[in-house]
Amino acid sequence: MASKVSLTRYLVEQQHQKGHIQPPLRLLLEVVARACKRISQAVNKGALGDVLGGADTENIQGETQKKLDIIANEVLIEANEWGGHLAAMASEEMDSIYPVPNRYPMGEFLLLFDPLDGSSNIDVNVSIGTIFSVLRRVQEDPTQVDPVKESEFLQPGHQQVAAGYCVYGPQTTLVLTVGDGVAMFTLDREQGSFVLTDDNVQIPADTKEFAINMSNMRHWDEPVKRYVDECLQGKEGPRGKDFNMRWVASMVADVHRIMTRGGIFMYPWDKREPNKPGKLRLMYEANPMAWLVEQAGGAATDGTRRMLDVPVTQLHQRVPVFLGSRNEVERVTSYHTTL
Ligand code: P6P
Repeated sequence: MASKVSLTRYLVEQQHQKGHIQPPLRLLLEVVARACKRISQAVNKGALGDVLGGADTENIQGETQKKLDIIANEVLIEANEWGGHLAAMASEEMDSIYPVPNRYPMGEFLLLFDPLDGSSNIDVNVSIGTIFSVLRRVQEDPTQVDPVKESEFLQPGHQQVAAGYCVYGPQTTLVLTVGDGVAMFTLDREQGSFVLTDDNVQIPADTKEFAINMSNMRHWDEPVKRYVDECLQGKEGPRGKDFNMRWVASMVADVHRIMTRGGIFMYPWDKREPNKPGKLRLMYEANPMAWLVEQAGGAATDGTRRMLDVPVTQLHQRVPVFLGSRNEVERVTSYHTTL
């Protein structure tokens, strides 16, 4: 039986063998992983802990917060603010950035997260998760420890130095990239540590499975209607094969399925709120997921552009999302760009 490789050992080996990450980033990722373990424990309490239900507050997105949204956010802030790896954090659950308090040492990284994605599923025991992205500070004069500005966060996705998610489902699984492929770690609850369970995640280029919220069909733009309609026509239609559909309404769960067996995930613009480019957020949902998918051989676009190249203008910017099996993403994207 091959010896279990812990997350720590994997990251140390990545550091020594590949030089892909240096100690400050490695230590940051270990802190984030420990925070995800604590969130997993809170999520697993369910009705036995005072963690379910609404918190009677709203976030900047105008969404009613769940108790676990706030708990998860607090866990990530408290775990990461004192270690000296970060200059600041940003969260779906916080209106503005959170600079590391002056009483703690300041580091070079910026951490962004959706602390608990899929909140609508919390009270019905369906998989949810944490999504995170790591950027490096952008400073005119790196020798100056000047206060972090929100503008430093507004970097395109190809600037990420690490990205990952932790899915709280039948297993608690951490999925991570530092730019050298994608690795998966499953939480060994007896040991209390994440153990490497896949060190080379690959998304099949083709699929027969699409994920989209079909109830919005009448609101979609023509290219999306065409793509989904062709899938629904099955063998008799232009695709010449039958398709299956999945929609968990937890991006982390849908993306994890795609990382594991392929598929395409779509959350397009629709005319319910025409002034919004999409529902999902670029900085702490679409960009980390897009990098993970690309690193696993898939593709991710906003319908017309590579997701990781989408210009960033706002911290809580929304974007249409098409990601997963490369050939399917390229097909639906081509429908947007074909006149
Ligand atoms: P809908 C969860 O609230 C989320 O942000 C994503 O995790 C998920 O993919 C999407 O929204 C679900 O949206 O409109 O189907 O409820």
